[in-house]
Amino acid sequence: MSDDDLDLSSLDDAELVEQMHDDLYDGMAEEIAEGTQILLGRSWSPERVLNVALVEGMRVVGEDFRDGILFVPEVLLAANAMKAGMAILRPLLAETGAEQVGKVVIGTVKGDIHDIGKNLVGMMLEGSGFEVIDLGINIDVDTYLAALAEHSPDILGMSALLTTTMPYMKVVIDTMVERGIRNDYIVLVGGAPLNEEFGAAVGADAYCRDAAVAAETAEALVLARRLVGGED
Ligand code: B1M
Repeated sequence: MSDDDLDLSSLDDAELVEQMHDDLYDGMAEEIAEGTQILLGRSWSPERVLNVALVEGMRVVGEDFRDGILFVPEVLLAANAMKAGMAILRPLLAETGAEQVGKVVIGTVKGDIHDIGKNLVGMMLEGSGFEVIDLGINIDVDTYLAALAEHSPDILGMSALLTTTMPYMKVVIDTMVERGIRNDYIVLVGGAPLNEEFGAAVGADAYCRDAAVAAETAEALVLARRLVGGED
């Protein structure tokens, strides 16, 4: 049977998830959107759909990209398919009714155009009650600083997926120090090649392994800062 003939709703959960991993790999955005809707219709939580069907499928794409089996055009299509699923999940993840906890400015650093992870982090933060100002990709220090001045967030979040772009986080933080504004903000960093040691070395308040950790860390640090500041 060709993919065109396949009725996704006739598959059981495990088969559907496996098919979605294949569809993600093949960059089939419409099928990913349909699969996402079907799983939600079967009472899967948005978090479960995200992690089991989408993020796990993207992990396989990442491995084959690394091993030279997939190339940029195929990975772009896979990323596009992933985004089709994320677009459906986004309002659901944001819809927790949580009170606004704080404000976050987030962006992927200069030279880097990877945005799937950053977008997920933004979605999780929104779901935890943060207002998120997403600057997008390839963000230089002046753009970050202008956004901090304009929006006065509690948190600056930076994402980098390349070993060649992650050092730019230090450029941003060092510039904040030079301008005397570093301590006005909580700075969180994340991205696949980073680790805790790197986060500490560049002067961030915390490295966040994934989107869920980013949301938890953001909440905890904003709360801690408010308690110290005596706001609550
Ligand atoms: Co790129 N790429 N890519 N790529 N790409 C990687 C990162 C790579 C590891 C692939 C590989 O070789 N295995 C490799 C980097 C190697 C290295 O630096 N050592 C790589 C490369 C080399 C490249 C190019 C240079 C390829 C080329 O042109 N020859 C090029 C660079 C372009 C550029 O940025 N200037 C390139 C291009 C691309 C595409 C455009 C094709 C596409 C991006 C599409 C898009 O994002 N819109 C792409 C993709 C999709 C990937 C992989 C396959 C998947 C990344 C992804 O979306 N993961 C990736 C392989 C991999 O990472 N395994 C790869 C899923 C996402 C949910 O996870 O982004 O890690 P992640 O985000 C997580 C956490 O890291 C964390 O939370 C997220 C959610 O849980 N997190 C944060 C992320 N940001 C955070 C910010 C925070 C907190 C937590 O702030 C508070």
